[in-house]
Amino acid sequence: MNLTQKILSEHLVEGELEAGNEIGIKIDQTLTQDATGTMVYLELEAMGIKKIKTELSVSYVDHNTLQTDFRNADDHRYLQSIASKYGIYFSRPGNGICHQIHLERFALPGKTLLGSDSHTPTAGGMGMIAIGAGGLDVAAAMAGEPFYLKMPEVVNVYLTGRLQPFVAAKDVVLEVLRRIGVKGAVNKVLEYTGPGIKGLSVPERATITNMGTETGATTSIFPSDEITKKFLDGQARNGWKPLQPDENAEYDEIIEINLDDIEPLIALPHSPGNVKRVKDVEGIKVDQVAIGSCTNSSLRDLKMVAKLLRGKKVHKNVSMVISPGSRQVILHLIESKEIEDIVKAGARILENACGPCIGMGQAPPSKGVSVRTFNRNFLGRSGTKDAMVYLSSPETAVACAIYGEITDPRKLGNYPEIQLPDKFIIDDSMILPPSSHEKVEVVRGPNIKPLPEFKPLAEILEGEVLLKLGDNITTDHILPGGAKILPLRSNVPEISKYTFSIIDANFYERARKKNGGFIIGGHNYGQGSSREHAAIAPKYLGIKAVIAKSFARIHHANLINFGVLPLIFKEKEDYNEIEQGDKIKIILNGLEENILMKNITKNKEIILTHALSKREISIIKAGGKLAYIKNKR
Ligand code: MIC
Ligand code: SF4
Repeated sequence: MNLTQKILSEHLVEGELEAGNEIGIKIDQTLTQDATGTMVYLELEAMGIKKIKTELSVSYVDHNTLQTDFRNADDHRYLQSIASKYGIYFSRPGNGICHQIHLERFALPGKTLLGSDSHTPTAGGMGMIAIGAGGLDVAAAMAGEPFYLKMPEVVNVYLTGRLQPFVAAKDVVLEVLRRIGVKGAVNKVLEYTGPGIKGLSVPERATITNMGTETGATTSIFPSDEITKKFLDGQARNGWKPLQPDENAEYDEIIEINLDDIEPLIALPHSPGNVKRVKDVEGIKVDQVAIGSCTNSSLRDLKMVAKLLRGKKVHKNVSMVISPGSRQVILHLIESKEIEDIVKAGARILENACGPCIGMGQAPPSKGVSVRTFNRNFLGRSGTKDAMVYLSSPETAVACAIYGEITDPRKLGNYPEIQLPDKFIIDDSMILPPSSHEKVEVVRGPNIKPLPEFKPLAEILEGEVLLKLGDNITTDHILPGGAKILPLRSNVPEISKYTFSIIDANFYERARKKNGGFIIGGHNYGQGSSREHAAIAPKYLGIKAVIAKSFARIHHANLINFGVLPLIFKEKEDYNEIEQGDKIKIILNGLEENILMKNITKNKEIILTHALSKREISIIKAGGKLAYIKNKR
């Protein structure tokens, strides 16, 4: 067996491990973050359980940390109280980014982790099966339900050689993206093996598994070896075990990468799959450099940044911002005095949080060029619609900050050696354990609104096409992040006003006036974030079905969970037979394989299909997963 099969078979509770089959797996650990978490805990409350049933669940606050009014602060209080009540650890705002802390303090080889954030696969760097999912699936896992997914194909990414100076783990994952693109690994796991992994520390492996998300992969994973053990020992943690694929393990596909051959790479606007060599885009003037995010904010990365900035100055036309991944990271930089090198160079130090990655401040100037060590550069995500956002390694980002233009980091001269400490500084005082008694008062602010109730699906769906979209529509298009909209995550009626606002400012009004309708999409509809608001808000506005050429995994599940039907064009060309404003009628006929859609305006008949399992059909018929779980209990 390969590694993925080994861990999945140990956790299998339903189905067979054959690619494409629906399987149910036991979830050992869950994580949530605040932007998706308020919804998760409202859902958990609606399920009516007393205590969570997982081995470990952690609620992090790292996204909505700008407190420009009462709303985010109220959410933090709600999250803290509800965690305490249900048996969940609570990582306080300022403690750091969920994935970074989870890797440092909780991730364990061989376990399963489900997180209400698409970058949960970060923990795959520790040799665990870590999957991002919609909030409702995470709530269900906490309630002891299995997590259902399509058994993925397993792709072996076989690494040989060694990274050359100034070439980083980030460049490895950018190379993967360059080769397979943003939908190259949908329903696949990227399993890294080969002699090349010996040269990669756990945080470097985590950078690679983190951004594997951008290929559409279900998750990415590394084996657990002596390097994993050393990292866990350094964190004073037990639970290490060796985990390797069998020698004769079989894979559905093999991608070979010789680390010696990789050069510094950079993703150009507005897609993480738009990858070029840094060398080929040198000279573009840079306005902002941002270091951080769950991809590149580890101690390894910030030590590198500090060493490269030592004795240098940030270019006068560049604003350089740094958000460390965790308190542990910053405590080490203080102890080693490397923080001084960063401050003296003129970088601006931000909070230990997601920050600019999710548009919580630090929007670039108009038409500004921003080079970021993050994982996503979707249009408008930075908060400035006409900004040009590039994604690179910390090494490349520092070179850009010093020279004021996109620069190959190999120009920086001597490549510093980074040594991770044998013993990390451990201070878990900002991780609050749950209460040991039952009586905890849950504190709710006025912005926290209960979940709207949704009706079961009708047999015949009728209405107008409200919007027709192209390929690779992201959840940032469907429901943007940013400092203005994120505080509304616990208020569905309010947040739904921003649905598709980045694409079409009149969408909300139109959907309201027409009493809902349909969305038409191209390939990979719903890529990116796990935010279920991208399904709930359209549902709230009366969207009955999204008809697309194909869907991204998490968003497909979220649509089902909230009773919006994801339908697929059987013949992809039929996408051309339908326009915005057309009146259509869909006859579901029990959701058989072929579904008839009549385009009444154009007097045409189109055959649609779907990728729903039997279980998912029952969920959608019940009107969504909450109703389905309630009916079952
Ligand atoms: C993101 O990177 O887009 C987020 C914000 O972390 C999301 C979750 C969210 O929208 O709250 C994700 O990746 O799942
Ligand atoms: Fe936070 Fe950005 Fe990571 Fe999402 S991708 S969890 S917003 S740091």
